[in-house]
Amino acid sequence: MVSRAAWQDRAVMTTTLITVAPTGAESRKSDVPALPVTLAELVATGKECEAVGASVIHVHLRDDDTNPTLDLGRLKEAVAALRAETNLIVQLSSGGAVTDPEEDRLRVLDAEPDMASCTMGTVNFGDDVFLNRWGFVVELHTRMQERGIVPEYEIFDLGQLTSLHRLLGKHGLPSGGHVHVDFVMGVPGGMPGTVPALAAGLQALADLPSGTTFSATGIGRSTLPVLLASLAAGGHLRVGMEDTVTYAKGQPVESNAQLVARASGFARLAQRPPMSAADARELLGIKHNG
Ligand code: KMH
Ligand code: ZN
Repeated sequence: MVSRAAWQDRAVMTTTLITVAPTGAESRKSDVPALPVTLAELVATGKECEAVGASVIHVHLRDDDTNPTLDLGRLKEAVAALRAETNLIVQLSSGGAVTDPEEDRLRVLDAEPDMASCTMGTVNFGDDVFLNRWGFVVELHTRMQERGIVPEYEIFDLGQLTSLHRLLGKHGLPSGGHVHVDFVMGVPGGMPGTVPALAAGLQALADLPSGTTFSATGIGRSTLPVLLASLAAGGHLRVGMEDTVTYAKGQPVESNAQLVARASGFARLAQRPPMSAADARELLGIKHNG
């Protein structure tokens, strides 16, 4: 008997989890004035994005000079403020900026978010290198297990799914027992943001525990093809100014909510409307909200 691939079962998913990644560590405020960089701007963005369909927020912070920071005090403040003002699932970036040392990236977990990102391997990142040694990945994964923080496994290239398979086999399932991966496509140095690349990723997902879910985001101009491909394949969506600052050719993004609203519109057209934060918590195995 020919068994259905796991992603084919996922194609019957009836709602869409939408993550907003509003800031990132790469764009400069001076180049992108609409980028939220203060805590007040982050919280306002979170509220606007929640109102138009986001249920998860992927957070990178900036310091008073608008440079990326992993300052623990600021991270704790951001987690508390987002919990107080929104019902969003708070996912802190453990990736930070390419210049951040491992100990600072591990310390992010001390801010006790609902979720944190966990990138599954080293990848060229434009002219830089986004370093994720195996030992570091294991440390992130096991610390999150101990603290009840749910990981989102970030996949920049296909071999990183093999690493995830190995990680789960050697070190066990994440907190909550559910595996959720995010394909970050179109980074110069990683897999392209194309339908064949996503299809190859979906085949590899079949080796992961049944029930594994995925979202996808396309960097820059691959945003729309990846969004449409992910929806068609029963996947979830990540959008935001971390990943694209151009809404259409020659048209800068006005706000993160503009991107979330567009994603929600496509999700509704696909008859998979945005998932509520409560349903997203259930799906991802997140137990509490602070
Ligand atoms: N800023 C990139 C170097 C993550 O948030 O975990 C890494 C990144 C991934 O954005
Ligand atoms: Zn990020």
